[in-house]
Amino acid sequence: MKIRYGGDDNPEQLMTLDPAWLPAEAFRAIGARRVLVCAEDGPVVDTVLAEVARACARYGGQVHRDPSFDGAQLMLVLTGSGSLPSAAGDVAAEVSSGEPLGEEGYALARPGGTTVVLADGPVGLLYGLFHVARLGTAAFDGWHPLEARRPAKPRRMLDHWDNVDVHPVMGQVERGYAGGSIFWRAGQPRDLARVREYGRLLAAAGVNAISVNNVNVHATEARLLTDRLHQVAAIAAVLRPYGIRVHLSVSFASPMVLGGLPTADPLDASVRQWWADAVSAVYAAIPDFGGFVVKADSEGQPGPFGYGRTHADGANALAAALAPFGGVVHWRAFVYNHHQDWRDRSTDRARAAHDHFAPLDGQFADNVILQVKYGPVDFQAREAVSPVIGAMASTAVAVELQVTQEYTGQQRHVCYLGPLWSWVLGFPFSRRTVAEVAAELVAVSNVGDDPFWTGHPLAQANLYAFGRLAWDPSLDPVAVLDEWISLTFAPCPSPLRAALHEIMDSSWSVYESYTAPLGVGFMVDPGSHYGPSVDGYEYSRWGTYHFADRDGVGVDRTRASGTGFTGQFPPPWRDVYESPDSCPDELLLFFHHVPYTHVLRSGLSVIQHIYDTHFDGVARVVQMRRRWAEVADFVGQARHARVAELLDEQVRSATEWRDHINTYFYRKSGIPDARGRRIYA
Ligand code: GCV
Repeated sequence: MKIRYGGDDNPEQLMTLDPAWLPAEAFRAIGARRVLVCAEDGPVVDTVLAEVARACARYGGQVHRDPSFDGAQLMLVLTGSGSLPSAAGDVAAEVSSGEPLGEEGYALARPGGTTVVLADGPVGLLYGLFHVARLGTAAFDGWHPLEARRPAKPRRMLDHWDNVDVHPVMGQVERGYAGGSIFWRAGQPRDLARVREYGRLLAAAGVNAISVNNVNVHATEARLLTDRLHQVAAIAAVLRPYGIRVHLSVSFASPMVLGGLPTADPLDASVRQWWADAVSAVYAAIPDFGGFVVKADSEGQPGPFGYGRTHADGANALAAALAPFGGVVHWRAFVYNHHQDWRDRSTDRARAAHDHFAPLDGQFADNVILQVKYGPVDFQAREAVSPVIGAMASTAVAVELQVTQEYTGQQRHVCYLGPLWSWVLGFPFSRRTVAEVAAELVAVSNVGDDPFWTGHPLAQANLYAFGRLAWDPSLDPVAVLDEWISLTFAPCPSPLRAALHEIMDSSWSVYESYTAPLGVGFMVDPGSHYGPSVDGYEYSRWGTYHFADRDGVGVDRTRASGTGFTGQFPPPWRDVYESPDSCPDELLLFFHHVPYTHVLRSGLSVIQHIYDTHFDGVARVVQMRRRWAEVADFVGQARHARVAELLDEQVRSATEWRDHINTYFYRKSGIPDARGRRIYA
């Protein structure tokens, strides 16, 4: 199926940009009131004022700026901006007895007939405004005790894998499923109006940093650091009023490819000077520049190994250049030998990041953040949590999630990832969860120039959920989805809300049920990563990636007889995962090679589980499609049609998955379905 994305690439289908989770209607409760804004003007305060003014113009409210105005129904007050209106003064007194709000926090209270939002910094005020929009009329009902909210993580960042030039294989956006880049088109910067709208959406979800270009840095993209820097500065200028700082992916070989030096050795004095000079020029153009993202020694990208240096040497060289300006390096731990994958058991890809990085703990500079994918392999629908996250006690770690649905249906399948991320964030290493261990959360963006932003209109929920969970990892992902529904479909009639929950709440587990079973992973087409190709991935002299043979399936990663990967986990996980008896069933084939007759906790054999989940998964997708058809009257025509078209594709693809997987395992095992269903397509 070929989706027509609209936008510049498809002028016949040019459509208005979808407002996603901030349609005008979401501001009705604010816009219908007398709103007092007490804050000195500045880029972010101007954003607050513009939002309020736009809402009031639409819904009949009024904006006031004079602090002595005493008829306000909503006050948005920045502390330190002169004498406070009395209702705000009382709230400020109560706030000051607790933990400081910080630059991004805000307090909300409704002591009497006025809702008061108080912040110590402009960005906090903006976040407070968006919080009132989320609450809607509830923000103006009755009495509200003080609630103070601060982000759990100081940086909540999205990485774009956007190319400046169209890459011959990966296109404009690597692993992008929503059309082209919102920043570049065929080598040229695009009009930034859409980027401004993007900033608004991100701020409303709580995201405060983005990296604008692909971590695979090709020749043109490398030049964003030098002669194309003005393009990055222009993006930064548009995002600054939303409290968002811009970062850049850079090539480790920049001193050679851009500077003409004979080496990029991180310990070479001329290389270090080159980085220092380049960074100074960046800060001259973008004073609040965030820093660099680096993919090194991975999938063809250059890195310190080429000079016999460690990744700490490499990261620290760039960090030294950024430190005087307060910049940081996000150094990715996605390092594995992709040429050797599985040629030797010691090259188990799951082991690689820990093997490389755990010995370096404590050697990274303070402004290096080690960016670790949540799983040890590569964003599969199900894999163990990466043991690297729990192994770096003396290193700042950013946990990397993937909002772009590379292995989870590519924004053609409904797959709400909030529950997956929530599981990852709540995973306990010793006594601390991943959310507590992580210094930051980062995710790969799923946005492109598609009018619906994300290709699949329902995939917007993943972007929103990332921001909200990065702000507060303890949020219930279904409640976050409900927020997104309320904002996006405002006002959302209850039959539509019920249908969306039915379709989306468990869509991740539905996706998992008809694709690779029990955590085994990588049964996708090896190039596109879409659709089944059971034996397609990584032949080795032991067979295929999943080691399926006539007797059993799964990857033996035990210490006793396999790759030893279980040994990278601290207790109790190293032992929990070591034995098939204690290993959770959903990860059984990630850690163990077992016979098809192995009995799961459900009482089903592995082979019967495979048959049952694949039949059930397709049935559930068919039901999703039926539910969506039932709510056509409650959804705009274009949005309804796009989702309907994609659900047709999801039914087709899920059926293909079911037939490939079931047929494959029936042929391998020779064991028929106990329920007598027809296995062959
Ligand atoms: C940007 C996977 C993807 C690559 C991606 C890489 C990464 O391997 O398939 O397209 O490259 O992850 O995270 O760097």
